[in-house]
Amino acid sequence: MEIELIQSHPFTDQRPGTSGLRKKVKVFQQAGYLENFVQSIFDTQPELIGGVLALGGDGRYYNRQAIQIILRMAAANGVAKVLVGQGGILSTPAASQVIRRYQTQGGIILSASHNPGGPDEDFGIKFNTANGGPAAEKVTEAIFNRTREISSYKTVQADDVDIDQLGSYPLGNMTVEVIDSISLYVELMRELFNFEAIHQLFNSGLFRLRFDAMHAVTGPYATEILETILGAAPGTVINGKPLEDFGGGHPDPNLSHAHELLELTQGFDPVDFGAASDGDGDRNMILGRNFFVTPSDSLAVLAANAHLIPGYRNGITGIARSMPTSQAADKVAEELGIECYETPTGWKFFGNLLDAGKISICGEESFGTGSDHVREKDGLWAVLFWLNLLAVRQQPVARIVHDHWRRFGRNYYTRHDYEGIDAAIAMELMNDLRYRLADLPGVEMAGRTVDYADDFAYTDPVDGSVSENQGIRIGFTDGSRIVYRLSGTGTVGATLRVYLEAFEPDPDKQDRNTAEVMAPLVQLAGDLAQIEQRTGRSEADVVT
Ligand code: VG1
Ligand code: CO
Repeated sequence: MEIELIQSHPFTDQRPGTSGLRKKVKVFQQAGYLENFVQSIFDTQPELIGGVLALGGDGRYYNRQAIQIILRMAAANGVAKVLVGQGGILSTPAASQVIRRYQTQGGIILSASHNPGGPDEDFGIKFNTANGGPAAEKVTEAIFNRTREISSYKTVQADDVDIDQLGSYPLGNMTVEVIDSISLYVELMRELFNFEAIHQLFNSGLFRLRFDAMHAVTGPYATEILETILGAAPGTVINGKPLEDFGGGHPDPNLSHAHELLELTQGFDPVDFGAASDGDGDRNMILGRNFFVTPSDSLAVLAANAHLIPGYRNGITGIARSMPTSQAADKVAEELGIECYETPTGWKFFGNLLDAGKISICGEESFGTGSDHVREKDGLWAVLFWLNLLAVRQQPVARIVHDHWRRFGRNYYTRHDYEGIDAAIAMELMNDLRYRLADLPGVEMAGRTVDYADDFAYTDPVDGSVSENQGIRIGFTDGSRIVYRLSGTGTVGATLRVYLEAFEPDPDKQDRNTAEVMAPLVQLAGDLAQIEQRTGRSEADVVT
């Protein structure tokens, strides 16, 4: 059955951002809005016709309804089979694994990641290709262009499929198979990590972990692996029950939003290790006793210690980090004699490098770390990697990171986000900075000399595709950097992200307070871009 799309207007702004299309639930609920995007996927991805599709989401509000809509449309478009996570749930890394493991022709992931959920909050949809990773820019562009052309979509009339019971169900000529993604994921983690060593760590009774699932998708995965299989004490996983509105919280694992967990690692009787994941399970935060590991440092530490982990014992082929991520990983790559690639923000840029075997480990400053085991960042994977490392080295988190700094130097790091600012003002701020870039090299500012200043452009070393305007970089001769970028995942106005980094090779100066060390750079970044004059904001909304 063919249904006409009556309004074309709301569809014209559907260009997907950093990771798919993210809008308010109310926008997705408009007649034909979700359908327009989904039909455009089927129209531009012919392999799906007669093929297999993976489907699931982070369980947020509207997940179940969207799944039923997509199933009916898949049946009408001639998809042979859809693999749906039980209850409609697939964490983002698990979805990537399902695509790869069953060699499907692609997958649709329903998530707005770390954005809040609920009837008045955010929803999102993203298409992943057959390698398990987020579609490359040329695919998302094709889908976007198609959303503006089509005037109808295909669907069938059918009852809702019961997605809560495992099994196969017919829907028109299509089969819906409800699968258990948790045991599949457990299997993969078992191949990569030394479960026996981690089990012993918990058995010793001397080591306590808290994992904050933030009422989001990793709850069931984490409870099964950490408590049931690895023997961590019951109650190790907190906020483990997935809720449609994430309990009203902000499922973003960082120092501002995971304060309950932060407190458990501080004070009178702190736990040894704290970790958290986000709405769709692809991010991670790592905490030791009274100690926060920046995601950039985490990437560097994992890379430097990868040979101690069974899945990476033969070494890693290369590392990649997103441009705003600190240069800590570069130092490790240099010492290991391997390449460190600098890519634009967003996991899709790691896909080709992973597929070509050029890198084994990659990460972003935004609490994302992952490897070639899937094509998405993977929150629980990062936590298990750290646990395996702690079990092997028998040292606390802080000790491991301090040792790392002594060896490679410390990259102090902070990110300041100005959220919901006027989109036109944000564009102007970036454009004005762009005009001045050519004049900056050699200029001295606040005791630092500008080494280079550019608008980051990336040429994919595998397919040669070019991505421009990926953020403004100002590098200083002492290794420090200021980076400005506009977010591609926000749903209200614009979000300006300012990323700051300062390098300290001297071990005697590596124990200073990050906010203090970064204050002069924060000031300089604000002055250079006239942030306060333009936005009226005297400070950032979120500092991570
Ligand atoms: C943000 C992060 C980026 C990450 C993206 C998706 O994008 O900065 O590093 O890849 O979210 O993460 P932006 O454009 O808002 O800066 V997730 O966990 O939302 O899939
Ligand atoms: Co996420």
